[in-house]
Formats: sequence, structure tokens, C-alpha cells
Amino acid sequence: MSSQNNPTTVLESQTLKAKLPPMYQVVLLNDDYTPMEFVVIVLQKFFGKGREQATQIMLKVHREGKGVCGVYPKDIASTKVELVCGFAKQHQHPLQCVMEET
Ligand code: TYC
Repeated sequence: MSSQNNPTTVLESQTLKAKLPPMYQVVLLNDDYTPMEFVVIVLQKFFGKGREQATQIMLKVHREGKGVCGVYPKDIASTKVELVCGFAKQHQHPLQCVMEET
């Protein structure tokens, strides 16, 4: 009998395997209209960034077209996307925020 068929081995390997949840990047996309200052505020308010780091991320998005704000489990990433899109809409800015599986 192989060791995997031994019930004790099977139970142990299942019990000890702590599976990490799939993670998702929350990504901001560039556009021509959203003010830079608004994007910096979004990064501070929803992603807990300090002013300096928020400014760096905003400039990366502005220059390269997109940038990662953070990496989270699926439900948290999805909530952040909804909150950011809602906040941008309230303020009538076209800022887009999406999630991508890592
Ligand atoms: N490109 C915008 C501007 O020049 C600034 C901007 C940065 C917009 C990042 C969106 O995700 C964004 N005002």
C-alpha cells in the first residue's frame, strides 16, 4: 500500500494543508480628466497610503496608464473597487478602478 492510501497520512496531509485564498490586485486606470489631487485623496482614503506614496502611485498611473493600489482577497478587492467607483461617480470624475487576479 502506498503511503497516500494510508488513512492517517491522507488525513494529516489534508489537515495540515493551509490553502491561501486567491489574491486580487486593485488597479487604477489613467484618464485625461480626473484631477491628480483627487486620485491622491482616493489612494489615501481607500488604500491607507501616506501622501508621498499616494503621489508616487498616482504619477505612475498618469505616466504608464495603470498602477496597483493594493492586493487583497476577492471580497475585499471587490468592495474597494465598488467604493472607489462610487466615490468617483459622486464627484463626477471618470476615474476607473478594476481588479485582476494575481
Ligand atoms: N491623467 C490625469 C490628469 O492629467 C491624472 C490621473 C492620474 C487620472 C491617475 C487618473 O488614475 C488616474 N489630470
